[in-house]
Amino acid sequence: MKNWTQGWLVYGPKKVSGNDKFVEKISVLGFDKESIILQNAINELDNGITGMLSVKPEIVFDEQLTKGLCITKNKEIAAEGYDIEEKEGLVTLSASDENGLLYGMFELLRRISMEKPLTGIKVSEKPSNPFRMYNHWDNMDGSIERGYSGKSFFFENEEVVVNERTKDYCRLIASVGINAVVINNVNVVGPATHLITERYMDKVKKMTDLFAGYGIKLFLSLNFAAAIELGGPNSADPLDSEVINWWEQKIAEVYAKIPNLGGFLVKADSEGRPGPFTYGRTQADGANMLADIIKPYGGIIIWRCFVYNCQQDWRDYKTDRARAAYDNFIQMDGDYHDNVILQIKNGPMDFQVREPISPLLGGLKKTNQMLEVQVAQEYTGHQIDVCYLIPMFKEILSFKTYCAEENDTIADVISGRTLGNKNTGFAAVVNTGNDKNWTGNDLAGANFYGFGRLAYNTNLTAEKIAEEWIRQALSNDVEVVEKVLKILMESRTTYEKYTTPLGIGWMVTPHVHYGPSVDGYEYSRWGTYHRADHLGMGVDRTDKGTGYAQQYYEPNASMYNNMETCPEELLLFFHHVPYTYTLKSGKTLIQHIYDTHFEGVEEVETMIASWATLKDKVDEEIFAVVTERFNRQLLNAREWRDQVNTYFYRKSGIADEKGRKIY
Ligand code: GCW
Repeated sequence: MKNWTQGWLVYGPKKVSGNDKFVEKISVLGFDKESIILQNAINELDNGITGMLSVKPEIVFDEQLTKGLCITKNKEIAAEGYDIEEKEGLVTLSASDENGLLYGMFELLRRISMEKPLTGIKVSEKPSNPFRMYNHWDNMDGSIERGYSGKSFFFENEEVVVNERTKDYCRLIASVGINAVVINNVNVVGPATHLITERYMDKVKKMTDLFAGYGIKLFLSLNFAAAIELGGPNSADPLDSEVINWWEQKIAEVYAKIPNLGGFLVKADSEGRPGPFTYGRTQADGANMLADIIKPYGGIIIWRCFVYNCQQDWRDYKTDRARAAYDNFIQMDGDYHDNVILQIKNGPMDFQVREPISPLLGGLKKTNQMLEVQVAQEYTGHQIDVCYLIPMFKEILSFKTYCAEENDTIADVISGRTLGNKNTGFAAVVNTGNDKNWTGNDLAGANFYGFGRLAYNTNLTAEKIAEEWIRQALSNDVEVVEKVLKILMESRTTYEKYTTPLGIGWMVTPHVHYGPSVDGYEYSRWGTYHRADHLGMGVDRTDKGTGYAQQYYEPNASMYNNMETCPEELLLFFHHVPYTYTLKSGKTLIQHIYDTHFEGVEEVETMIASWATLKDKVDEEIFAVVTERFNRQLLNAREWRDQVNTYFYRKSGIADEKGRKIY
């Protein structure tokens, strides 16, 4: 018995809806029979159909059918895309490559699982983004940085683990179109530095090959100072010829063993990690050095832009962490070689529940870019609290940067539409671990599922993605679909209401990042302040403050700079605002804080009541896990409400108009 679930790939009996007649006989035409991806796809189809429709399909090759399902190679279809069409009893799935075939096959299974008829199906899909990537922050001792679902299933006791679960993981992520994965933490320390040495290479190769069978490229996070730690020259200076020679040899060794490795992800000069700055070199010097060496092997260097001063003085009102990514990377726009991708966090700070979009995204006009979001709920409730993140990711993607005349949204930038480049994409720090259900809270499975679907097709709505997940992972029952959909769709707004108001962020328990601590980071070195006093709160990031707002193109720069035009959900991110300031709702700032915090808790209570009615309609174990998490969420929400309200009541001395209990 596996001690893990199948996530949304649950192949139990389904309402047949006439689908059985299409899958009794399946023919594959034009694809290489020996291909592992093809074999994996066929196995999956076979298992899925047998489990869901109680039909054991007959599978043949290169025979044109008149009824049933034909899987055909068609060079006209876009890379990794697929077409599916039903005509007179014949379903044709066409793709030009094996990834496309695999994704199309999963689309068929998804339809069957959702009890949607294949009759009349006509879809044409191609991926919105070239790279669709999961980043794991797994450590080799088995712990996971910011992991909330148990331990790593990639590493245990400083060993690489490749087993049945690794395969199920591949199936899950391939089913939503993920084509690249980084398995180890970006903070590369201790044994992780040795992943590129003999000690681990056999295992890494085994994993790379397993991934390849599902169309997934494996990447590793790299220690920029590996040369020093692995007995090479005592330097990591990217312009030092000894260092360059060392890397040339190292990368040759790695690719001799693992020719299908995707490349490396690098966190340099960030939060104590070494990097080119130590040697007076630029980020481009560092990234290009590695990129040039890896290029002959077809490898990619993904270089993170999370570079900021984490030794700030809270008394200093001029230094602004929000400015850092832009300030550190914008001057070298155009200097990065074409197999370098800059990976940029969605916001200028760090994965808060509400932040503006990083001005570096699209700010760069000549550089490959990858958007990084966090599906792991570091600041959004640790997968104890429900927080469906796809609506937030949709907002990010649709943001208009004004970096070009047209095709200037974030979605355009990361798809390669803006610049006509191909090394671009969408990455997420993922939320999985070895918990039975993969994600701690089963409802967090919607984020694990949803990111992949969204990265593959940016045009899908958050509702559609949620509904797909609910139907496959929980139930097709209408009441379950409706109620869970409502819970998921409202969850981020609710979380935002009971935590930090109007884009100010933080106020979390330091280091842990769960639960309130209004002043937790206020007098710290991390550059994360709310600047509240007895009259008001918020950070002045206008031209009179830190100047951060000026990093955007017009008209965004002016919009944010002006308190009247600044979107209110970001008001405190950009402005220091009096508690008595009247918002568009007619409420004062302080009253808004009180109201949203009371509402947030009430909304959690409503969600819990709604979930409770589904007891007999969802799997018993899932019901119990989610219920238990909801109970903890309620305690958390109350704590946030009471601490935040009390704090600002004591600072401002202004009473709640409605006279509710504040301590
Ligand atoms: O938000 C911070 C996290 C760190 C993380 C870092 C990063 C992996 O608290 O745990 O380190 O971001 O993104 O590099």
